[in-house]
Amino acid sequence: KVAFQWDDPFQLETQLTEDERLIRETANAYAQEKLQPRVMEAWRNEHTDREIFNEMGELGLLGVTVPEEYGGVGAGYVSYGLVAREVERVDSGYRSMMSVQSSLVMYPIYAYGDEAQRMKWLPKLASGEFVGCFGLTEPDAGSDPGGMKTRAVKVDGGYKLSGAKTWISNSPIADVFVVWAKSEAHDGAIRGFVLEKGMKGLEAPKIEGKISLRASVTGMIMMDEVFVPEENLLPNVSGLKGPFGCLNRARYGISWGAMGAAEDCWHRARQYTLDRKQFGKPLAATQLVQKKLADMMTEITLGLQGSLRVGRLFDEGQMAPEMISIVKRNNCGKALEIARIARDMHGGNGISEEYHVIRHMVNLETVNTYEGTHDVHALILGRAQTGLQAFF
Ligand code: TGC
Ligand code: FAD
Repeated sequence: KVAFQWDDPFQLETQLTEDERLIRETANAYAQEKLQPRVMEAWRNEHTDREIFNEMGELGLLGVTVPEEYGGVGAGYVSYGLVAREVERVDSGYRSMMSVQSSLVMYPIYAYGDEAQRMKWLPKLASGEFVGCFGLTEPDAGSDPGGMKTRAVKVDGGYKLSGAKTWISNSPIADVFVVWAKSEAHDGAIRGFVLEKGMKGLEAPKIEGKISLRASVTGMIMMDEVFVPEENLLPNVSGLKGPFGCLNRARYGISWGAMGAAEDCWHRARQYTLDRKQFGKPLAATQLVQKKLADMMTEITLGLQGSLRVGRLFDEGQMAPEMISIVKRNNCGKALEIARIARDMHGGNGISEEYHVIRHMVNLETVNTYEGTHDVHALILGRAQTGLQAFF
């Protein structure tokens, strides 16, 4: 009889290559040794440690899929997903910092930029010397980014950008801002621009008072006729498929990351109910608790297997964006449900920061919302199978 491994029921580990295992182990050791000890303080004080970018950069955890000549690792999407899972096992905010830098800033510069742009920004983003952010969402354009108001007006030698982006991860500490705007010189098409800290008319105020993702700083990007030179326009993409190409990668990473947070909740709930006795026996000896643990194990095992499959297809060049909607939507929704149940299983202790599950729970509220809400991904999948548009 084959021995059943409760914490890896479908033997995910054996489905990885040697290199993927190595990257996973590196990310796991870093996350557990360096991130876990500081997360409680960071979350309590709403403090984002800038140093984390340098630490991740040193270990090759930024721009995992970007080729080595630009400072990346040149690894595949399964490796990238494994890093997201290990980092989010500690905190969704830390994974957010990593995935914005990798998928939403380095990827568009690599995929849509010219050689000079790649050489100028990618190595410094890969090392963590630069922090990047991605500005798509606006106060009046969230799920419907096509409704953005930010405009680029052609002027001598470049463009002037005006508008406001909101809910932007990393923006208050960013050096490099990938901003999407409607460009009058390109028939109103959405184009990507790289803005740099210190440009006149550019501000990135912090959004205060978040009850979720408190270890990751979020802000706005305010642009008042910011002059952006021609060489900072990303030349190789036009239209919404530009930002969506980046979102595909970040959403895919989130599908793994959310499972990492869910695994942490599951493992903590299992241990807590094994240790905690009520009515003369461990809580884990009760049928209701075992059913909850069985549900967690099942959803996480299936969710990870789904993300692995999409990752393999990604690496083979066979990824369709709808596949990512399935795993982003399902894994985030299930992770949130698992975190809520794990919180309940901890009883009163479950609301204390010391037990971590409530932090995961409120973080996952964001993860379920950003990068396309749970319902927006349902509409993408509804449209994919009916051919009928139900957004409006
Ligand atoms: P639609 O007509 O569907 O498409 C417009 C053009 O885009 C192309 N396209 C895609 N291309 C690549 N990948 C995808 N996933 C694509 N989806 C669409 C499409 O082919 C078309 O191209 P073309 O050449 O024909 O023009 O556009 P729509 O306006 O109807 O879209 C509707 C909808 C709901 C699907 C879309 O707007 C959407 O996904 N909304 C959600 C917005 C969102 O996800 N925002 C995320 C902001 S960034 C963020 O949250 C970062 S958090 C990061 C962190 O901290 O971890
Ligand atoms: P809305 O679009 O106003 O949606 C509100 C509700 O209406 C949701 O429940 C939604 O599902 C529902 N809804 C919307 N349209 C429909 C419809 N057609 N049918 C039925 N229901 C619908 N954005 C960036 O560009 N860069 C970032 O780095 C970034 N980081 C973020 C970090 C945090 C902490 C948060 C909270 C958000 C971040 N975002 C970022 C923004 C995020 O992508 C948006 O919040 C998200 O896309 C939803 O947009 P919205 O908040 O405007 O909600």
